[in-house]
Order: sequence, then C-alpha cells, then structure tokens
Amino acid sequence: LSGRKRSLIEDARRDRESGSPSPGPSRCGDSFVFEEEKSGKVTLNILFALKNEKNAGFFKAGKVFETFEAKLLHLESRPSRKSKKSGGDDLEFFMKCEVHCSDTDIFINSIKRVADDVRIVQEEKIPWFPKKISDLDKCNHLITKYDPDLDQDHPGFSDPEYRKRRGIISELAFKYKQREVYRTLGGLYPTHACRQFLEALGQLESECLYGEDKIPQLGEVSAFLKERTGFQLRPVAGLLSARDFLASLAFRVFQCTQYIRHPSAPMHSPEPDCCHELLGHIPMLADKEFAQFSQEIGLASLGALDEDIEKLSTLYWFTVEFGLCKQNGTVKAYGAGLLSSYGELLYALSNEPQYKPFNPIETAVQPYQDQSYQPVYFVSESFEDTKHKLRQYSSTIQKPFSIRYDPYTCSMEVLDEP
Ligand code: HBI
Ligand code: NLE
Ligand code: FE
Repeated sequence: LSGRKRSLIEDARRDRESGSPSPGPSRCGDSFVFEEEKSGKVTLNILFALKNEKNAGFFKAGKVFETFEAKLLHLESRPSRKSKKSGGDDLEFFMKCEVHCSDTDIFINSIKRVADDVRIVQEEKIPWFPKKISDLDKCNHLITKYDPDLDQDHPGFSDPEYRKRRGIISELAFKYKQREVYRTLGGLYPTHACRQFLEALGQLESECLYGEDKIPQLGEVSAFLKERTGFQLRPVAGLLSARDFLASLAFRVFQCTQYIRHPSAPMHSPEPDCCHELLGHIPMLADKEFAQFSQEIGLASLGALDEDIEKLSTLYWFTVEFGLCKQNGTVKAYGAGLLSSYGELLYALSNEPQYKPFNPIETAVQPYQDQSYQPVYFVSESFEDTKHKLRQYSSTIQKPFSIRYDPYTCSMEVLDEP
C-alpha cells in the first residue's frame, strides 16, 4: 500500500473505532453495492456536496479516487436541491465508480472525510433497464392504449377477423423469448446433460439447424434424424392418447408439437411444445442406442391391453421424459422433460428429490403427475442396460400375436394372428 492509502485507511479505522457518524456499510454485498463484478470490483453510485471547501474539496475527493484506484465511470455536477432551498447555489456531485470490493467501506469513509452529505444511491432507486440486446426479451410489457381488443374506439374493435390477425402477429412478437430458453438451458447442459445429448446438440448447432435466434423447420430436423437413426418427425396438434403416441414410436416416427410455450413461464411448461421437442427429444433421438430403445417401447405397445399401455406409458415417462443415467461416476439427465426445463433440470440433479434405480417392474407402477416437478427419478446404469431390461420386461407382456418390423417397407408383419 502506498503511504497515502495506508494513512487514509488508518484514518478511516480511527473514525470507526471512535464511533464517528455513519461509518457506512461494511461488507461487499450490502445494499449500497448494486453490481458485484466477478473481478472482485463493485460499482458504487456516490452523491456528495462540498460546503466548506468548495473546489478544493472536489480535488481532495479526486485524490481519494486516485488513492483507491477507483475507476470513474460517470461524473456529473448539478445544483444542489438542498442548498437551493436554503437560498444557496452549491453544487452536488454524482459519481459512478468501480472500486475493489474489499476497499468499499474505507473508500466511502474517506470520501466522507473530505465531502459533505455523502450518499450512496441504492439500486432500487434506479429503474431496471436493458444492458444488452438480449435483455430486450424482457422488454415486452404492452400498454393497453389503442389495443383493438380493449379500446372500444379502436376502428378494428368490431372487426373479429382483424383482431384475430392482430392477435397472431402479437403472439409472434412475444415468442421472441425463445432465445431466453435456449441460452439459459445452454448454460446448464455441459454439467447436467448426458454425453449423447451434448454430442448431438453440437452437431445440430454446427449444421446451423439450432441457434439462439433460430427455430428450425420440422422438415430440416426430420432429415437430420433420418440420416442418423432413421427417426422422422410428424407434426401433431397437441397431446395424443398414450396408445397413439407410443404406436408412432414403433415406426421410428416422433410426433412433434409446433407451438411454443407461453412467454410468462419460459423455464417450465406442463405440456410439450417446440422447445421441449427440439431441445429435449431431438438430440436424444439422434443417438442409435436411444433411438432403438424408443422404438422398442413403441413396438411393445402395439395391440397391448389398456393396463399394459398404462405401464408402458409410465416407463416412457420415467425414461424418455424424465430419465437420469450414470456416466463416468456422476448422474446426468437424458430425459427430454428435464432437458427442456431449466427449473426441473436443476431440481432433478440437486439431491433434493428421491432417486431409485431403474427397474421396469417397479418403475412401470410408480404413480406420476405432469403438473410440476417429479418427486422421484429413476437412474439407469446405461442406455444399453436399460434397453436390455425393457426388452426383458416387454417379453412378459401377454399378446395373442407377435409382430416383426420390416425396416425396408417400414411396416409391421403380424404373426400368429388368432
Ligand atoms: N402426445 N404429442 C404428445 N407428446 C407426448 O409427449 C405425449 C403425448 N401423449 C401421451 C404422452 N406423451 C405420455 O402419456 C407418454 O407417457 C406416452
Ligand atoms: N416440463 C417440460 C418442459 O418444460 O419443457 C415439458 C414436459 C412435457 C412432457
Ligand atoms: Fe416429450
């Protein structure tokens, strides 16, 4: 420390020990700190007046900045309101600066020694504003003036066609939030997602099918999958019956919703939407082992009794949708419902929920709900192991016939019909 800084620090300490007025907050993280940088620096907004020494005081304050190597980000002088009230014309100074975290209270006390009415402007007093283009995703609060749905004087108020069209256009604007889903989840994947998922996501990005600003066409993604595992996509309007949904998997066809979740809840949706299909399912379906596992659940479901459909649907739920698996000694997510929900992905690997080893007989009867996070997750040893266990389980489902899938014609051959 330079001699000057050391003496300032000693002065400040003496002030504190002698109980001088307003020693100021003492830690980084107190309310006056509104932006703690990774670098160990904090940004302060300081307001002060100079009553007695006028200009000389200003330079003394500058000296404190110099001593603490405070980086000045903004400086403004303005007529002091307080001084005006009492008939004066004093100036007050507003400075925004960056100081070392550990220096903050000494710095503030040092300013107090040379200036008057020192105030730290708190965060709450400054309205939030966007700092980068992507923050504009949060600037979507509409004002209701001139809204053709609410304003009776609007020329389109009594024109339902016009209002519908306006509604669709507004929806497109709100949907721009997809960036947020993509970016936030992207930050979790390296630590939370399984290896196969990361590999496929990398390919989808390098082929420019996926990106923050891009929602790909169903056909493009379908072609990508077809080349890797023979899976293809088919548009669907919403939730299908479990029987219909599972049946398509038998043909390596995946039913994909096209709409996007409501922007008010980007981090979790109870129903499938295109974020869920594209971020959760597609990368996994690009893995050969997983694709085969998915098809086998589908094959087992064909012509099964309702109670068996119920069980297969539960198995699908706790594997394809919410499955966890061991990889290199840690547990990773491979379930699509986890990989498309930032909230649940964090929760599922937080050690808070219950974990059970995957075992088809037990997993198939585990009750579940689809409104919020799962209370229990099943952990697979590997895809290979889970596929074998499922195959073993499926062979116990009683059916009066057997089927064989012909990959050349993509059709089922039914054997031993009653
Ligand atoms: N329908 N479109 C669609 N997407 C699903 O993920 C889906 C479904 N219907 C049923 C269903 N999932 C679940 O019952 C699974 O457990 C089968
Ligand atoms: N909860 C998932 C998500 O937010 O993406 C969707 C689950 C669909 C079964
Ligand atoms: Fe799904």
